[in-house]
Amino acid sequence: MTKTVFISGASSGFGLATARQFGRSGARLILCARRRDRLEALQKELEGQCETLVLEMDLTDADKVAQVTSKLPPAFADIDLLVNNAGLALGLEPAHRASLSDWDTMVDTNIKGLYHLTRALLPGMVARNRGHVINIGSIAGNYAYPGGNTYGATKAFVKQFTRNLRADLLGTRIRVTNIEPGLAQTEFSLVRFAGDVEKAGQVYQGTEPLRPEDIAEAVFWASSQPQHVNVNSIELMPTCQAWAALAIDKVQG
Ligand code: NDP
Ligand code: 8X3
Repeated sequence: MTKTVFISGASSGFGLATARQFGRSGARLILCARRRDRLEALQKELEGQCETLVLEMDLTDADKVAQVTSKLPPAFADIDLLVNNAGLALGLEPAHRASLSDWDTMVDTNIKGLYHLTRALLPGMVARNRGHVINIGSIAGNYAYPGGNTYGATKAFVKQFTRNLRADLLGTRIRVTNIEPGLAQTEFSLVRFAGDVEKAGQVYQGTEPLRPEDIAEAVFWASSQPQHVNVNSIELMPTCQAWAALAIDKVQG
């Protein structure tokens, strides 16, 4: 059976790689993001491989999400897999200096955008008693780091939301998974540092970070398990990344 897969944030990074991966398997794809030109380029690339639908949509707009998802063409309406991938980090300043409007945007996108889409698509999955929601969380939702403040907190939301969805959906055949990547090279740092190419490049300098394809592979694997298996979470880091010791301030202590 051809799987219908809805991928948010398909214009770049993990979402783009995930679309390519599912495209190779012949799935029917809904490609969603704000940059229509990027989505159309991807649609063109996937021509002849799989059916695609481009949805230009800002997920922070709850009404638009509800409206657009309620009018999906019949061939794309029965979604088997929702990949809640769209998200962003803005800034790396400590909390007392961080931009309040950046915090709002991260909450609006990573938390609200994710639940707008989930709330819109879940009733159909429940009615069909079939489906899988794969959220893209982050190691930033598991471990604290300086400057991670609100970004990490939005990903902690994603982690707990994933678990609570599982609790709500017990008794259905719907599966829910949280993928928690570490350092990965995409446009993530370029967005975080407001287009500063040099600063973004420094994040990856001297490292071998995860690639978008690594995350796509994890999403694909989780979704390819037999129906009775629910992969609750997958945490991935590049081999060059690990935990540091807890910080101690010996000056003021
Ligand atoms: P990218 O910046 O490359 O991709 C982010 C995607 O999100 C883009 O397609 C962007 O599309 C989309 N997006 C952002 N805001 C909105 C919005 N309001 N409405 C719709 N789409 C939106 O970064 P990544 O691929 O790295 O990030 C994907 C996910 O992975 C994010 O949730 C991120 O937090 C998470 N993550 C990233 C890690 C990393 O190190 N790269 C590690 C762990 C998690 P457009 O701008 O066209 O709308
Ligand atoms: C992205 C991972 O550690 O750069 O979610 O915040 S990190």
